[in-house]
Amino acid sequence: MGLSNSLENAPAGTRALSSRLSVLCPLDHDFLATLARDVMAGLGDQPKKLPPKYFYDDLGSQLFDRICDTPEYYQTRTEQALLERIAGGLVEEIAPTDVIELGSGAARKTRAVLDAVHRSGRPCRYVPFDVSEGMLRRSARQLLDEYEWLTVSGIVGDYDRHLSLLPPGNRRLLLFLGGTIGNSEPEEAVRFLSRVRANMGPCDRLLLGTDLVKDHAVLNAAYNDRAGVTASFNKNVLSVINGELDGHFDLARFEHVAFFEPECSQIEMHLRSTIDQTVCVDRLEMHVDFAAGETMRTEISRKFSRASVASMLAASGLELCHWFVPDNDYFALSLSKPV
Ligand code: AVJ
Repeated sequence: MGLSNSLENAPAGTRALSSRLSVLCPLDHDFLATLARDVMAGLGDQPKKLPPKYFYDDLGSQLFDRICDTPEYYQTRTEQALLERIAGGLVEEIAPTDVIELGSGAARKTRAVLDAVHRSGRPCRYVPFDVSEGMLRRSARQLLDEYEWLTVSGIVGDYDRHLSLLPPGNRRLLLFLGGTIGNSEPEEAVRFLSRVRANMGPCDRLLLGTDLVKDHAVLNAAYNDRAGVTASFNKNVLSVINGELDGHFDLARFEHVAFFEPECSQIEMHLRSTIDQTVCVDRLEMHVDFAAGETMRTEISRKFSRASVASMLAASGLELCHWFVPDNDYFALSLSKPV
């Protein structure tokens, strides 16, 4: 595990900034092995599927960031506005020593919380936790520029495996925003939240973002933006496999498919093979057959209600203490504490 406190190479004048940033990279070690195992299992499965976490290489993280700016993808801006409204109250109530953000990405929403921390006048550390090192470093540097009182301790990791590396404390505000919890199947989400819970002290709090069930046309449009950014994001997982595992996926021979599935209350994203084809993935020594029209599921994004969030939290040893929603009930932020 490398602790790179990037003081060397820092041009004169940026030292102060560099000394406020440290980044742990436990992911370097086993990223490839885990990717290989997951891709092997997923492509060997029937129906085929791929885990959504591999969307987020550097390009994928940037594509997701662009999705957030499409007119159809309401989630980010809805959550942002909500967070701006409630951040002051949260920071007053919790007085956090650390703001820990799981899946920090471009850290767009973090500013709402950090602005509130700034107004409170108390020192606080920001701990971004993300799978994309490039995105984490860029956003950390930007935040350090903007908030001169801030220190950042980043972790480039996988929250299935590296949660134990979070700095200890007992007035920490954990953020898991964006509705990312919806990417996990119900049992998987509870296992994950239980692990988060196991890392929490009695005064720590979790702020969880969840997308809510709504008009299906609104949901479907959000995952089928007209500019095609979501389609590029979806196909990027094939580029990741090509790059990391010497795969031979031709992106032009797959199309983006996304729809709301009311039974499981989830958006499903798939890639559909447009022709009969066999794709080799050299480093897995694998040949994968696709029939014309065959789909491979690349993501689920579950949509919740207050009741389903409360029961997911309860099953994870967490108690819902505040439920925050905007006027249109599009998205929820819930604050919970260990039971
Ligand atoms: C970042 C996981 C919340 O599920 O809506 C956006 C990812 N996928 N468009 C989501 C995503 C397609 C997004 N999360």
